[in-house]
Amino acid sequence: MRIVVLAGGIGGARFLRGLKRAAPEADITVIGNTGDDIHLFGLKVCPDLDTVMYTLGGGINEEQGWGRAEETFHLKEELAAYGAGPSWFGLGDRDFATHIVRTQMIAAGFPLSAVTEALCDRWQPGVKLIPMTDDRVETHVAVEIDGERKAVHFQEYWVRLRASVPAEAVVPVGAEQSKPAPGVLEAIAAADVVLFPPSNPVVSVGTILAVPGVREAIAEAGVPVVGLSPIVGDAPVRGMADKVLAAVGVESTAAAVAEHYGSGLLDGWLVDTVDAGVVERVETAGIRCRAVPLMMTDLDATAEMARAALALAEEVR
Ligand code: GDP
Ligand code: FO1
Ligand code: CA
Repeated sequence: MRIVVLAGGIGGARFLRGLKRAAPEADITVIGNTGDDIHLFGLKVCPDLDTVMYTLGGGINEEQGWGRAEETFHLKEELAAYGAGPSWFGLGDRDFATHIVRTQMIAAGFPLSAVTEALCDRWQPGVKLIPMTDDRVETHVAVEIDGERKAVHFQEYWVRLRASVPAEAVVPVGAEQSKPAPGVLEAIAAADVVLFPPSNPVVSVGTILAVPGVREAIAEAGVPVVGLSPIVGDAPVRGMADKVLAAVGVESTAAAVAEHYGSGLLDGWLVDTVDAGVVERVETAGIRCRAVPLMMTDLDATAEMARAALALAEEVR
């Protein structure tokens, strides 16, 4: 079975671990969000691609969910001693090596998709990981600080400001002009099922869908598209999905997120058992809906979620 997954960082990566367990024989292609990417110290950092790569490759800091295990921060401290910022972004020594290799390869002319493949040669994530695009796309968030409206990079909004001010708009800068990376449309066209993991619907899945051609390819593939809600009990399990959903006028409920994707895109939607009350509303919107436990507390629970998603895909096929 060929499965395509549109993934952000932690939510996507953890779900993928469960999916690999649930469907060990499947050929899994992950289309990764690159709207979170940021250039720091002259280096290209791809948080969501790296989170998927490290999580599936065994190099992730498990507690944190991002960055490397057994990390040290000497380089960051040395940079700070020179007053070289930003100091608010936690780049560790081991992680820096990934960004150096990536940036060197890009400077040598390799597209991000080829660089990602090369990095995955080391990590062997067990899936084909493709960035959504080789072009530069950067998610910016419009905020008002001290009465002044300005746009900040998504990482600045989340990591520096901790989403402490309302997001007034979320813009994937460059998305409209971007092209899907080689292999993205091909993987979607060849898929037997497309899954939206419990990733952020705006700044992860939404950004991937903003790459021209991706949404159309999914619709044209004519295969089941099934998503899992990142919103449980009217709040994100972690992160700032509530803030960025508000920016696009969507309430933070499992039902509203399903309606936001819409029946033109989604065939099936899984909500957590605490949200069983919204199943009827989602089905009224033309999306088959089931309530199952959706907390990725361990690998077994996550694999069970993946099985439920694949079972729902068979139901709507
Ligand atoms: P990010 O790029 O690291 O923010 O990761 P993603 O975009 O892939 O996923 C973020 C989303 O994952 C957040 O909106 C969380 O609510 C959701 N999430 C994290 N852990 C869980 C979980 O155990 N269950 C569910 N249903 N959602 C989760
Ligand atoms: N998240 C944080 O909350 N603080 C950090 O300092 C931070 C550094 C960082 C470095 C590399 C990387 O790949 C990810 C990093 N993240 C950090 C996580 C990441 O930026 C966010 O969780 C996601 O992009 C949110 O969608
Ligand atoms: Ca992210």
